[in-house]
Amino acid sequence: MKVFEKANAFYQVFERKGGPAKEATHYCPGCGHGNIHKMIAESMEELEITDRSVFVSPVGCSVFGYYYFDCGNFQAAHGRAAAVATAIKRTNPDSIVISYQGDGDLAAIGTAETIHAANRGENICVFFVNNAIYGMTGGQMAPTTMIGQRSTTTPQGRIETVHGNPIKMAEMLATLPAPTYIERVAIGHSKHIMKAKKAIRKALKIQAEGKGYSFVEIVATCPTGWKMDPVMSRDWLVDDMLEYFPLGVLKDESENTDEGAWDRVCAEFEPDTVNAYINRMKSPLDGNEPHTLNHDLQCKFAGFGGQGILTLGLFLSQIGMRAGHHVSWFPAYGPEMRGGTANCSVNVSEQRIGTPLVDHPNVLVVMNQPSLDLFEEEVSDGGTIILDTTVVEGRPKRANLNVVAIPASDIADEVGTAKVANVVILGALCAATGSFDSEFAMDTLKKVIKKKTLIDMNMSAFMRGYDYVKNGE
Ligand SMILES: Cc1ncc(C[n+]2csc(CCOP(=O)(O)OP(=O)(O)O)c2C)c(N)n1
Ligand code: SF4
Repeated sequence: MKVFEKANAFYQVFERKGGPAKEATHYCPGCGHGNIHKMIAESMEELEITDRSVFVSPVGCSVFGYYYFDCGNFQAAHGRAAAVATAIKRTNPDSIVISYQGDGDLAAIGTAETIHAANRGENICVFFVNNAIYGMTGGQMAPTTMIGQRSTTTPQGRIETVHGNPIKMAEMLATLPAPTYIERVAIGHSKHIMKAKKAIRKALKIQAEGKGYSFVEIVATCPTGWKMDPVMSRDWLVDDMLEYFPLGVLKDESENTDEGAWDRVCAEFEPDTVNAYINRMKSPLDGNEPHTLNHDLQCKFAGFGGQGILTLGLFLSQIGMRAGHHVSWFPAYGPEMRGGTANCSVNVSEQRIGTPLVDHPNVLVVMNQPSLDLFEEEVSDGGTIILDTTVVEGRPKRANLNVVAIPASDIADEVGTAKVANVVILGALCAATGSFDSEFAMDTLKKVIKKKTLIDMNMSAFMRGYDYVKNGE
């Protein structure tokens, strides 16, 4: 006796956050997603890979994939599923990773991620549900919407000369050398469904064997978005969509690919290799004493492009790195190379850094007035503001800040060139925060400044800034 039951890769009941558990999915009657989920769940069970599968749901009607698949789940930001799947696969090479995406998600907002994951030949499966419309948001035109098809954004039908032609993703990706297997299938009638199931299963098997990237495009129905009943929508899929999106295998290298050929195991973290740069900079000065930081530095450096703001951030990061701390340097470029605004965020910490962004700096350097106006309020209470008084006319208004007012550009001019005002500031920062002593900081600068003829000037600039804070001169 054959027993038909729900695949074990599905939850037996679908519990929903904030709602009662349900037997059925949330999909509309006649929607393709439910059918495709079923084929994936059955294939996972048949291949005995459920326990190590990770389903990456997109943004779109299938966003709730995690309510249905009883495996690892991830929900990616709109269009990013292939990039998220890449990260999961690379960090968990034994997992079977499925990037499940609609046409708005994959072929519009996620075009770049889609193409590049395919081009890298990631060992993942991408299941692309082409229902020719944005279902979830109420039926707007998708990249795959058919010529003449009405949608809420093409009420007169898609027009080639206005909206371009529907994109054939499978054909496009098949031009790339890396993908192993690309096929277009459909779910119009039972023969289609049998072929679609075979393709899905084959893609999963290819991944399990380490044979590389698979892309299965599944032409599917969206009765609600198409404003049709389920039967009409099935007929329109078979009669109209498949004429433009022909079914078949576009690429299959699976027989010519060795098992494990596309396995990518991330190298073990080897600090000595990764930190070869730091090791190169090591000097007798470092000794064996770890450098302790009196407090984490969360810095924002801001000014005009051309003032060396980003370099100032880099120098501090290099000093922090050489001292053996965790560092991040995050530049934000203005649109113009010179004259525009520039800022960067730098973290130096003895702990691992969660984000390179610095929303509330405890050290703010401002080298022009707009930067003071923009960032003063963001400085954390008790934080330090260092301002170049040669350029900045205003003064901080808040009382609970440690203000270091230093004519950095004038001092730099005296040293030789206004260009080293950033290094004057660096000296002032090291002194004001007590984070790094002058000998250690200057020794690092000597190693990282490429033009050796500029080293003396930079050393003088640093010391003038350092002494200005320490001794007021
Ligand atoms: C960054 C971002 N932009 C836009 C949206 C709105 N949005 C949600 S779903 C969707 C389209 C989904 O269409 P598709 O990928 O074709 O999936 P379907 O719903 O048809 O399965 C859009 C544009 C969003 N959630 N996030
Ligand atoms: S709107 Fe379309 S894609 Fe979304 S659940 Fe309904 S039929 Fe399916």
